[in-house]
Amino acid sequence: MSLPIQAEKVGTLPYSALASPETNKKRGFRRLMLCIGILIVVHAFTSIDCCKEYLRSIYRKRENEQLCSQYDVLIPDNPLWKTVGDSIGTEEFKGRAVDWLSGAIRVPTESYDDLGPISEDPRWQTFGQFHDYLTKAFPLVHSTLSLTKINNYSLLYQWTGTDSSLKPVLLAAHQDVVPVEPRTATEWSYPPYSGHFDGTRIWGRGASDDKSGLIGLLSAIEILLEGGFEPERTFVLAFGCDEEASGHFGAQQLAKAMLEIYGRNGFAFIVDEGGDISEHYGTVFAAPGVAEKGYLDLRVDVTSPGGHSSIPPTHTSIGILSRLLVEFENNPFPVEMSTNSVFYGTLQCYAGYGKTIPSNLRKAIVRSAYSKKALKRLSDMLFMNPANVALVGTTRAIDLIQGGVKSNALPEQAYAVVNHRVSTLSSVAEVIERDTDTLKALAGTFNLTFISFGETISDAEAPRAYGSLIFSDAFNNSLAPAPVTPTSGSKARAYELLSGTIQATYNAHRGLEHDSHNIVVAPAMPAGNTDTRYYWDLSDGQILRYNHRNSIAFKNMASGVHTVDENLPIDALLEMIRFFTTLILNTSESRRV
Ligand SMILES: *[C@@H]1O[C@H](CO)[C@@H](O)[C@H](O)[C@H]1NC(C)=O
Ligand SMILES: *[C@@H]1O[C@H](CO)[C@@H](O)[C@H](O)[C@H]1NC(C)=O
Ligand SMILES: *[C@@H]1O[C@H](CO)[C@@H](O)[C@H](O)[C@H]1NC(C)=O
Ligand SMILES: CC(=O)N[C@H]1CO[C@H](CO)[C@@H](O)[C@@H]1O
Ligand SMILES: [Zn+2]
Repeated sequence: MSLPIQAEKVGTLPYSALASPETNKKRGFRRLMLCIGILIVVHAFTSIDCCKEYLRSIYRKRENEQLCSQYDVLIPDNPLWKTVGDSIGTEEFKGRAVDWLSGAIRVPTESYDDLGPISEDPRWQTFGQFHDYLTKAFPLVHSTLSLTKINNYSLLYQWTGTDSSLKPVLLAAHQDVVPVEPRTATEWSYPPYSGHFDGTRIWGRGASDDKSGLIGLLSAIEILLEGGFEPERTFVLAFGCDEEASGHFGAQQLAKAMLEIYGRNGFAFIVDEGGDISEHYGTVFAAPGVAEKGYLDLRVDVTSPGGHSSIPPTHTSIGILSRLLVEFENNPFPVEMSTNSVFYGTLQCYAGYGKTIPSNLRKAIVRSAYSKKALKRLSDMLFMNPANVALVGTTRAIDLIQGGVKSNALPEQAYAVVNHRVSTLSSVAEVIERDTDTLKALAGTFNLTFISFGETISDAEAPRAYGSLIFSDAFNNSLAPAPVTPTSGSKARAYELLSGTIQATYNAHRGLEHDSHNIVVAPAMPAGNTDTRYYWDLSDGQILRYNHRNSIAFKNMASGVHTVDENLPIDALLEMIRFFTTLILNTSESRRV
């Protein structure tokens, strides 16, 4: 169909080429006048304020979409969504939800860094009580889903779908909570394991992190089962028992079991705890975590000759170690705003949709996409805040130190542990290399033999050798940065489905028009790690750290996560339950993931 037009176009070429110079001049003049005319009209039009506003709004809208793409609202076709959704709004259901979460808080499933093997350490037994509680609280879940206990205390449920050709989806949460510091127990407004409900909030350790996620998920499934729902797709639930410690007894074992049952990339996608709903620059954003930083606990060991403290050398092991640590603090990792960072994606969404974002910040974000100078200006603005530095760069913090045994003996040995959170744009190897470079010269100055992860960096030979400096992995728990979950393009289908579900949930929970856009979904860089650090092989990079916890509902009161007065507004729990029902219904129906 388009061929004849092309032929015509080609046909006109020889004509203009053959035209005499004089006709060309005349035509040129006419064109010039026409252009000037058009310019005058356009100028008149754009100088009327309302037209200007109109044009700007069209331009702005297009620009916003380019900055931060948003997806359609996804409303489950299943009529159950409405019936179940209506029931979530009732007083009766509110009571059930309170009981479900309070009961879970009352079983203190604390996890400790020094937990011994499950067969030896009696502290694990609390998890058995927690399982008994779940069995009683969610009868339909336990009579319908199959449950396998992995390494005694981690829970692996399978809710088998009717269509085995659909890839299963993994929904994760953790059972354990960080211990309550005994010295602060009296500072709590309500006893930390009371699960007290004051009419608005549920109080206690785990109320937010992460018993709300686990209970929200089981509640959603229980009420879907009550409504007679049978999923087409298989859903798997994995609840670890030591996320707040190492994950060695829980998620790591769950990962092994799931890899055996479901295979590599056996899941369409994975949803675990993570980003929440909060307000930025006058706009409500949902922030699914799409990456996770890496981790390294570097152990720095210094040894030097001992001896009697009455004839001291100029420097002892402790003195040398101190000097080395000062060198670390004086040389932080450089941080640079990269357009490849997840935080940059978040910023683009702020620029696109933040109603009250300062115009200089917005301009810097928009221009930084093509101007190095603007990118630099953006870095300068944002990196004054250490929290922003931590979102992009590798961070280093000296968290442990140990040395010496007696006040009158020279310390033969001293060590420190330096915690690193590795940027998603870097690697553990790069971090080790930089740390090694940072201390290399000083090791020479102090005449130390320097061995970094088994490699001899400098060998101070006798008689010069005074002692040694050794780098190693303190707890053998280093972790590479997680693969970044795609948020645009054809691989972003899980993200798209999550985005649509977030919007549908948000609207339904507030009685807003179903397919209107009231919340902006922005990819986010979470501050910490989750159990998903063991789940990379289980999906093709499709990990979403999000459970729709509405931080705005806390109303200026801290959530108390990992500290005193942990709590959760009941409305936030109800919205999480609504989110999981919507997610399950949409995912069960979907043929796109
Ligand atoms: C853990 O599970 C194994 C296998 O089911 C069982 O033999 C063992 O007694 C359990 N250990 C504890 C401490 O419950
Ligand atoms: C290192 O060895 C050199 C050569 O033996 C010596 O001059 C210097 O004082 C030593 N440095 C320290 C800090 O001990
Ligand atoms: C870490 O692993 C190394 C090498 O496998 C081993 O020598 C060391 O003892 C381990 N350290 C810890 C704390 O487990
Ligand atoms: C109305 C609507 O869009 N419903 C959708 C919910 O999500 C699933 C999965 O993407 C779709 O199949 C439904 O059509
Ligand atoms: Zn958690």
